[in-house]
Amino acid sequence: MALLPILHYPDPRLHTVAKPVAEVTPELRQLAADMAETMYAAPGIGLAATQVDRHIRLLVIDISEEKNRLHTFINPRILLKEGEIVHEEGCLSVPGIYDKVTRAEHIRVQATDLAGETFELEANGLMAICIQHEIDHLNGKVFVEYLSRLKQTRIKSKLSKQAREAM
Ligand code: K1U
Ligand code: ZN
Repeated sequence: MALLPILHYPDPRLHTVAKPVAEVTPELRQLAADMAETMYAAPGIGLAATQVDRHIRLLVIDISEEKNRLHTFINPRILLKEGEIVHEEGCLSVPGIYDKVTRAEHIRVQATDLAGETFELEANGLMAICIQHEIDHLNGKVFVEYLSRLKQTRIKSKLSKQAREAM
């Protein structure tokens, strides 16, 4: 297993649209395991392949307190969205920034698992929010893009400054 470096906003690679996974291979299973290890170590409750500079439609999520309910979604597709929920979000690619985002409160998602089987999942609340946040990453969208232009500009300059100082 390996910890993978996470891209930080405003890295332009975060805006890449990920390609569908054609086949579940041992290499894909290894990447999913490395992503889970990276997510737990960060720590975070989700991670999309885009964030580790792999532009394929793969994401991992575990919102449990005990960190023992790992979900892996390959080629996830939202089939249904209902209701609205406003929740404070964070992002491992936008460290130290938290803000409120409005998303669907209830979703039904279809995806493939690591055995290559298609499944459907109904999700509410934080799980629904996290799935939508991670699918946004696969579509090249970072949560700060839901915020005002002014906030985006401030966040970009804060993180660019932090990156320069870390060099
Ligand atoms: O995609 C990511 O960058 C992961 C992100 C997921 C997320 C969080 C909150 C709302 C929507 C999506 C994170 O995990 S940020 C860190 C975080 O929320 C957290 C970290 C430790 C314990 C509990 C939460
Ligand atoms: Zn994120």
